[in-house]
Amino acid sequence: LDTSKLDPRKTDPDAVARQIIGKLTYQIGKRPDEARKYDWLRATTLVVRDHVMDRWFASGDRIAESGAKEVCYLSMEFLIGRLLRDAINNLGLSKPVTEALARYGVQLDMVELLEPDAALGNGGLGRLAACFMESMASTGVPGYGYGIRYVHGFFRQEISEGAQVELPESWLVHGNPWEFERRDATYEIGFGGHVTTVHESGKPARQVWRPAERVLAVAYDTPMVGWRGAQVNTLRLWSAQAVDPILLDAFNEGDHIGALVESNKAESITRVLYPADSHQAGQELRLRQEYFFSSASLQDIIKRHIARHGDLKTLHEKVAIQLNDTHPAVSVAELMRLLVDIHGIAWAEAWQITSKTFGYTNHTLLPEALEHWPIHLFERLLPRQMQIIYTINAEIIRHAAQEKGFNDAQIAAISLIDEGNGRRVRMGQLAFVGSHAVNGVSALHTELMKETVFHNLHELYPDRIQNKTNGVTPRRWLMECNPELTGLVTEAIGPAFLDDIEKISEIDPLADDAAFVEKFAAVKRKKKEALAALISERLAIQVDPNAIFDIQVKRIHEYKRQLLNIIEAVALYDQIRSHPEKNWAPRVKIFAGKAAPSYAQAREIINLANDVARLVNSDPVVRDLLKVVFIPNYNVSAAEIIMPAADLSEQISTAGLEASGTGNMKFALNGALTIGTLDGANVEMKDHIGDENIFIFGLTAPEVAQRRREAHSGRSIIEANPILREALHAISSGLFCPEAPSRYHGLISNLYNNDWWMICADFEAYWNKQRELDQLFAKPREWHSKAVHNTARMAWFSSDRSIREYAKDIWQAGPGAVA
Ligand code: DL6
Repeated sequence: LDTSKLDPRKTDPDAVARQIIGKLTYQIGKRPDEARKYDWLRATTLVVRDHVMDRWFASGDRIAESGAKEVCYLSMEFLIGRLLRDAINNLGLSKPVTEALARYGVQLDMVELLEPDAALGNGGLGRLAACFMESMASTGVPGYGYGIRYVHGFFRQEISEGAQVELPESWLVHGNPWEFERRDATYEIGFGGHVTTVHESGKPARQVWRPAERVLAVAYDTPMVGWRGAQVNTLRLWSAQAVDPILLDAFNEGDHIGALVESNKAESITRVLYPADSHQAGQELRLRQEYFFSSASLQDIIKRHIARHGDLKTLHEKVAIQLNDTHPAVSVAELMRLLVDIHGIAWAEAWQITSKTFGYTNHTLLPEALEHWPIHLFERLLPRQMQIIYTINAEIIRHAAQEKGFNDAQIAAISLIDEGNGRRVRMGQLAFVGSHAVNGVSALHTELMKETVFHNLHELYPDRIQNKTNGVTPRRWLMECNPELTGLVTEAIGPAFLDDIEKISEIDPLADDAAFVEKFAAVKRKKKEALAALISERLAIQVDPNAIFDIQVKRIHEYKRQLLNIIEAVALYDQIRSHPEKNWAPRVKIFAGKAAPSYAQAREIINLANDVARLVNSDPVVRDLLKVVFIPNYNVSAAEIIMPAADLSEQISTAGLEASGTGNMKFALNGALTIGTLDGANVEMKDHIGDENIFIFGLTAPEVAQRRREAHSGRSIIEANPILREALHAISSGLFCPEAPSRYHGLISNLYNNDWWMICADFEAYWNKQRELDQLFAKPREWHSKAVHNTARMAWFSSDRSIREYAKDIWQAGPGAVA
């Protein structure tokens, strides 16, 4: 091999082939004829990574030279999925890499499939962070993502006898060619100990925290490649290590296990992602994780800021820090500690800097998800930060009482300390008061934030809350997952929409063009065939691509109402059997999603979906008219196959409870019609897509709130609706689980007695809307014409638009911002 020809900047297939063989030979130690698929994956990844490097350096240099403001996105979760296809696509290397590998009989598609899915997140919030990282790079916003390098990401789900089983996920076992360990970015993180007041002559008294325990945070960097490689940002993830990897004294005394205790304790901080998205985990380890990554990130931000700009007092002019939910909210107290205790800035000035630097995004109003920590735990682990929180609280309360005339009840509501609940630190309140901007993630959610959880804080700071509706990156969620549709759109309107997704609206008039609609339908058909093949291969269930692919994929939660969908499937099953003569539209109901391991009702819902699937799929009476499928282990890569294959997207949460949703956007962008409630971003989707192209049903958020106040129960509704009654009876009678006939008694009796999630209340409207959709499906031309409108009108839901709004309204960063 002539190594002089390994220039990583050359992108013709010959050069790329030489580069890949170079990696195989010199880094992996294999000849092409000995290489296994994993070797090809590694060699290809290393080559693509080489193509990133110069751009990465150049992006860093540009930011440094221009003195541009940088956005630091702090998130416990980055659900980034696979990176190879994303990088190849964004660098425009698809053709040369495909051709180069083909010379050795290797298919790029097959190799890409071997890349582990980086599942460093639970669901919506983590995937949004990943879309935002890509969009920041694509829109030219200098961005740093900060998070945790979990050794075990989100668990792998298997279904055994209908039930969810959790298995550890080990994405790092084959190494991770994307990351670079940066030992020069290592920081000490303290826990516990005590605080002393130090008096030095001629100086104000200082608080000095002497932690009892220290661990190291070591940085690992991954490049985040923007569209056309124009900018490459950095995702910096922290790994915990012990200061003393082995206690030699203990080892020498023969205590070989004790010698490793410290190192085990330290490493446990970044070992596992907590698998709960919607209730607070509550354990000490979780608070350790939150503080660990917050402190490491802030120390790094400060160090880099001082290196670039010299003066810490300009931090807020040069850095915007976004808190992705309350998980990094302790950062407010930690930044104050670093500014005041370590860098000697006066309290009042430090508070100005802190609150001008932070922004906070809220992602849920569910009370069980709002984080609050017992004071005794907080104080034991973070004594200085607790003092700081008390001081901040005292100032806020004084301001509210003296300047705004707040009464006791209002003060209790805004206090950072919840006095009525065993004394707890409220992280939402802390994030709110420590930020200059607080945002919700859809218009409805933002309004509800003002009316509910942050009602009193909103009164105190009426200009602080603003809306930033979520978005998804069109690179991953259209171009990469649906090259066929991308090709069709390009053929119709040219490639300009690839650089400016707004231009995809130019296909809108083609919804009336029979030839285009037919081609659009053919793409959908192909994607359905691919999903049908996956279902056949993984579950040995045969589904017919002629049927409606009716899909609900997301975390399993009562408010997301998979149960409503399953009950409808059971009702349909009943009705098809009772009225085989009717003209039923064939349907495949597809579910996927994981339940938090400790969430019993969510696990039951998974079990029910699988039990129903087992009976329905083996009943010759319903034949191909109804199939029910639960696809195990839903993750980003599975979503990339599922989203383009949907005819119908289920977005049926109880109104007022889904903050935004982003799956709804991915489906619609790929031409699925939505059946949904007026919840989260569905409301804005309806405005963009048009009432006639989206299928809205059910109670509105104020109606749900009203019913809840009236202590609504499902009983009378069930009694009045024979279709619902029969379906519920079938489930509770054990029809679907003869081996454990009482399995679903609890689930169903809840509906009679309470119906908190409005399943009974919304059933009839949902059923009727589904039948309307049955009829529409019988007119394929009309259906697909609406599907074209969906794709054409979803551009606003690009995360590029979201990021531009954050950049302009919250961060004052990115192109157009004054340096
Ligand atoms: O904002 C991203 C995403 C929303 O689209 C979902 O509606 C919302 O449920 C989700 N929230 C979370 C976890 N919430 N907390 N904490 O993933 O955020």
